[in-house]
Amino acid sequence: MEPILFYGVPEGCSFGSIVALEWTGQPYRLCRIQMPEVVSGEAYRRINPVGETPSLMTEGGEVISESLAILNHIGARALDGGLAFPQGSREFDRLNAMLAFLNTSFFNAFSPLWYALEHGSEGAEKAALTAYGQALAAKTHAQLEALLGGRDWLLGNRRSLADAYFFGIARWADFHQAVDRRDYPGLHTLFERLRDDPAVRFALAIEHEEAADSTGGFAGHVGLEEALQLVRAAA
Ligand SMILES: N[C@@H](CCC(=O)N[C@@H](CS)C(=O)NCC(=O)O)C(=O)O
Repeated sequence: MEPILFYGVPEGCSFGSIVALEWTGQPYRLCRIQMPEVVSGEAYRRINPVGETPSLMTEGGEVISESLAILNHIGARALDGGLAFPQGSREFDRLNAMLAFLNTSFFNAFSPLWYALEHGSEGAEKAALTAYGQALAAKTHAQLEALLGGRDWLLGNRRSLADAYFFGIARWADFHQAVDRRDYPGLHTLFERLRDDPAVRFALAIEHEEAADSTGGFAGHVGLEEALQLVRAAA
């Protein structure tokens, strides 16, 4: 049985896990989870009690949540492609540190902006949340630009899982008009290069329910009820 990635729409941080799966070329399926309705519902909470996407059902029927854990799981099965590295190596530590920065500092910079949007903040509350989110986005973009250090990809001269995850979060700066990415030339160039990547184009098309050409191992969508049956059967 192929792994199933439960990905959230719209604009989910699951995006990077879709790109990562595409890059490995290995077979996988997708289960689309609408936010906030389905992700917080009783059925999906049987997949992830926290009520967040992404989650991954592995080929063995185990469910993994948290992007960091999912990306490391995907990477461990694709070490040949150079997207990830064996645990214990210097390269693994660098990748893990970069993923951790993206998953904490960079991701959380947008939290005030998401909160203002999703809770319909108005007036002084909206202004304070917007100013705070924009300040955090600017700070973490500057930090990430420094970490990139003028290289082509986040870890150096070839793409890794960190770049896949980066794109899914970085696009929130456009969605929220939080920063002008051109103020961070290295990140701007990286983002534009990724935008042309077939796996990124595929993931964007999947999110928008447009015709999507997989250059990886995408084997189709599965509904939440069917996925729940598969998880139960594997238990
Ligand atoms: N630490 C988690 C965070 C996951 C998360 O916050 N997911 C969001 C989408 S990006 C979600 O599912 N939110 C539920 C909602 O909007 O109702 C991870 O990195 O996977």
